[in-house]
Amino acid sequence: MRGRPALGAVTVIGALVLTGCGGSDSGSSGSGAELSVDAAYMPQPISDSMAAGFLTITNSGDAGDELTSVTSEAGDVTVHETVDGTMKEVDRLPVPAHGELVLESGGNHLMFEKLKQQPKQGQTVSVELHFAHSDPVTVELPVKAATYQPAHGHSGH
Ligand SMILES: [Cu+2]
Repeated sequence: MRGRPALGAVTVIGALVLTGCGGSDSGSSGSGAELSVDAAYMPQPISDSMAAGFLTITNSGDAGDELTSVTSEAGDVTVHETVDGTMKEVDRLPVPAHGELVLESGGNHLMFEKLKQQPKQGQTVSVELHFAHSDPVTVELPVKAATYQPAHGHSGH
């Protein structure tokens, strides 16, 4: 445990690595979902084999999509929702058209299990998001302090 608040010391990887929707030119709002991911992070886990991950998937397209699974080389990943303070695994989560799917502390989240090694602050964990319709999207989750709270989400709600 290092108690030192490494404010600013960690290189912030601001731009998330996105693949899968590179070809879509902006002007045309064609059919289908148009997904982008931001606000991704993982609080440094206390456990050496389990962790949670959070992110927001925004769909600017005209069709809804669904997050159907998540994979990572770091370990097993499942998608959980939190109902009345209890988390449970879900098959899929909707990403509504012109809406967003928010995974946040206390709500929906990614659950990492059987991690090969404990993620440490300053590292990144790569995950691949799989959707019912859209191509997979690769996201780098920066590992933040265990107590990290995201700055108030943007315009969201
Ligand atoms: Cu969970």
